[in-house]
Amino acid sequence: MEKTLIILKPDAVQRGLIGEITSRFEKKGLQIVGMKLMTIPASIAEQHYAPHKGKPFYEGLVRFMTCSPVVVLALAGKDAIVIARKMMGATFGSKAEPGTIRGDYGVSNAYNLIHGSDSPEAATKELGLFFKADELQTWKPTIQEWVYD
Ligand code: YYY
Ligand code: MG
Repeated sequence: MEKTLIILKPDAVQRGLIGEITSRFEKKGLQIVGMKLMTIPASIAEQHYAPHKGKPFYEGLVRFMTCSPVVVLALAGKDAIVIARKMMGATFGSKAEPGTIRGDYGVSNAYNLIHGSDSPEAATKELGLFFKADELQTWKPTIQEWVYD
């Protein structure tokens, strides 16, 4: 099973959307294997968004991501990375399609509710940044046979 790192960003937590967003992933059949509420230290946010260092939005992004608590989720499933990205929708809330998380819950571009790893390499790096090995659970949902053919 592939794993992906999801962050429910400070705006999602501030707006009371933890349950709504997490519920979408549960209903889809992506399995929660790690979950915690945390305030991201600046050094972790900087490493997480290192690929964007130097871009005009980078410093504001790090400030936003560290300004109040987030929920980090590790989700597992077949093609979990691509599936979660599709469920999130396009980067900017103003552009994201209805039916997606960003499309349904927001209009802001910078405050776009959610992060999801965009490749297997990014997922490995990001899961390592936010979760210790013993914070990830390996468990078999009893409904697994009905979720995957
Ligand atoms: O992966 P995703 O979150 O959809 O977008 P990225 O291109 O990786 O950008 C990361 C993050 O930066 C994005 O979620 C919002 C913010 N951002 C911005 O504020 N302004 C931009 N022009 C591009 C991205
Ligand atoms: Mg990205």
